[in-house]
Amino acid sequence: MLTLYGSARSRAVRTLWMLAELGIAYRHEDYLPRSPETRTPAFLAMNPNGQVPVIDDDGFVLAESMAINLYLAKKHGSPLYPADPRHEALAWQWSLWETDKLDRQLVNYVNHTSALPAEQRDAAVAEAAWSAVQPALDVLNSAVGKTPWLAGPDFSVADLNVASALYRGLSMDLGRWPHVQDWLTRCWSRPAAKQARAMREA
Ligand SMILES: N[C@@H](CCC(=O)N[C@@H](CS)C(=O)NCC(=O)O)C(=O)O
Repeated sequence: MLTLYGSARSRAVRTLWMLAELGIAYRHEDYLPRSPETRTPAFLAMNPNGQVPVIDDDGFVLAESMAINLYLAKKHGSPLYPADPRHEALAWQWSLWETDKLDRQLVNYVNHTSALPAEQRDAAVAEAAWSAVQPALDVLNSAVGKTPWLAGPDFSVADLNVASALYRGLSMDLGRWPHVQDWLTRCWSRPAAKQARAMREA
């Protein structure tokens, strides 16, 4: 049995979306980031970074949301895992790109503009984050302006990984990036995405 550790209110929402796409049975340990459950010796043995999401797939332990989704899609023979090696490589490319260019930058921007209590927000952090997010959205806008999906002719784990990381984008004004807006709407319209979103927003 697969166990997912991580609350829907964390990057584990990405894994929950993938699990809903795959329709496989799993156990969910709904641990919040930085919660005491993520500081136990047992949890730190699984992920010494103390972060969620983590999966335990019948004894195989894996962290990092992008890697988890690539693994799950491939292992379960999902049509979301591109068969063509070039499309597969594009799925890796976009997943690594998200981690490098968008992931923490977007979280910092949202935290320091709205999510954190006002007294903990730092305008300088928000500004630096926004100046990194904008060029990343320019790159994504250009990509999804040329082709409907990021890695091949169909929606794939590449789209899922980048769009799920852009959950915050759903409540942002993306008017400057109309192709991103359209693509993000198409991605999050999927039933599995709606299921994961409902868990996050419950
Ligand atoms: N690169 C990691 C980042 C994981 C991460 O930052 N998780 C956050 C929750 S969204 C966390 O557990 N933070 C708690 C901490 O850093 O102690 C991934 O994509 O899985």
